[in-house]
Amino acid sequence: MSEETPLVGIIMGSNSDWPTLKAAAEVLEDFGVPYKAEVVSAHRTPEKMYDYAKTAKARGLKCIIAGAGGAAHLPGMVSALTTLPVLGIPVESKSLKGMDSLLSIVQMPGGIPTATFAIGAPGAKNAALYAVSILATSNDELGEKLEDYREQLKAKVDAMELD
Ligand code: RP5
Repeated sequence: MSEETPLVGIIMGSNSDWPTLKAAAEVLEDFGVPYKAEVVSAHRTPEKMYDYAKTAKARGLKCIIAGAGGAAHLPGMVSALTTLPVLGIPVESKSLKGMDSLLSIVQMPGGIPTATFAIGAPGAKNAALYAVSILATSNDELGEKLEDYREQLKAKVDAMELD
């Protein structure tokens, strides 16, 4: 994490979610986007979640990546408390493999949108890329980095060979 004012907040319900959410942090680091990652639990620290979401915009955040597992109400509750874009990551759970997390996040009733990404690290990675896309709408340098990133993906596929 850089010393600059964070533009993206990464929050998760437990430090056991960090191995998943780390994939988002790594992308933001690669793109040079300042972020801050912390544990905020909707049901174990509801007051902290409230304060976090209510002050997010004033603190300079442009979007929030929120990951949780099981009855994953953190992204939806944070969405309810801020108009910043909230990007939800369903963390894989032991009993239901993250289907519970996915459905908890994706099935928001109309009116309070919460973007929902794939279960696990691929979702966290894509959420961070999506956050970069959001920031790139007003930052040409980030837009160019995104174009380069896509070119690199393309070059890797073009170079693929089969036995
Ligand atoms: C959720 O419960 C967290 O987001 C985590 O995915 C899950 C399990 O939490 P721990 O028991 O590992 O703290 O709140």
